[in-house]
Amino acid sequence: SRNDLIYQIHPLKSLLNPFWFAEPAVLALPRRISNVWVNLKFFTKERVMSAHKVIITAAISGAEVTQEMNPAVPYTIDQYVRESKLAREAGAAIIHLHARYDDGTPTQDRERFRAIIDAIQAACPDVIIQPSTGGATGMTAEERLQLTELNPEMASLDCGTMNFGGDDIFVNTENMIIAFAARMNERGIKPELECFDKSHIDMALRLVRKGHIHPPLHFNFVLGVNGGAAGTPRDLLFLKESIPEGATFTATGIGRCQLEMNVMGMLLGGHVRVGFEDNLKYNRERNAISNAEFVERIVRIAKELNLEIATPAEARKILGMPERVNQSK
Ligand code: KMH
Ligand code: ZN
Repeated sequence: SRNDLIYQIHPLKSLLNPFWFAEPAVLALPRRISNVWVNLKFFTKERVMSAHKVIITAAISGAEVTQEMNPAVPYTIDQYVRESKLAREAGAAIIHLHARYDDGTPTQDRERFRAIIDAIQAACPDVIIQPSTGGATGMTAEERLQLTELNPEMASLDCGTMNFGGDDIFVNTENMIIAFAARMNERGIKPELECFDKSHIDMALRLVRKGHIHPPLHFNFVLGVNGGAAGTPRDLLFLKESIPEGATFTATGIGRCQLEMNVMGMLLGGHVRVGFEDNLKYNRERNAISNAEFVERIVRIAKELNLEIATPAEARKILGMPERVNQSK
């Protein structure tokens, strides 16, 4: 009834409802007790969720974007260091990394990754570096796995095959995902479960049940890729509601929907990814001048929402990772 709706707003008020006389008290009691329970849950669990610390990942380089599209996309090691340092100083806890040669060609070469990771770590000793095992479309599994030999503390693990625009296919068969997960388990690398669609979550959970992937689970929903789920609030909510209780998630949106997915992700109790890999433009009018500019915007919005930003040490705790600073060897 209307009265119940009004008094559901506060858990105790539902007991104090002055309209109790309107219906037999004995009949109403079970429902009123259940209202108290529902409202208490709202005031504790949901409130606590919305007061979480937000982990910001900066995906600074990507494999598909170029300096022709935005001159600030990093190619050289100095450029990687500059972008990482500015992003870290602005509040990013994680750097998601695709390697490139100085001419911009994407590569999964172990030694190029080593040089980039070592240089970033020297400049940002506490940051979590999360190299990509996705690489670029067309790369082989062995090529993509090279960087795991550097024992990074975290790496992306893509959870399904999909179209990737035009004739491109991003291949991640079930057996590939199992092999990638096994490599990460062997080396103590925390997988970031990249899901571009609902079926990718189902695949990840299937591999959890079969013992290939181990909790605590951290998902990254990458929405808005041409070939994956759309970057809409409905899709993000659907994906968020499809992961198990206790799992954490990051919200990533491609292009225009980056900011929308980030904000909605924070409202849903999640974390955010920004950066050139996903979006080059600060707004409709102009390119972003650095990855840090996106990070700064998220920090401002989070502050307005009364959310704090996680440091790398806090991010490790939230994600269930050991307390350590990663070092490539
Ligand atoms: N470059 C895309 C084909 C990842 O980093 O793990 C895949 C990708 C996913 O970016
Ligand atoms: Zn990536």
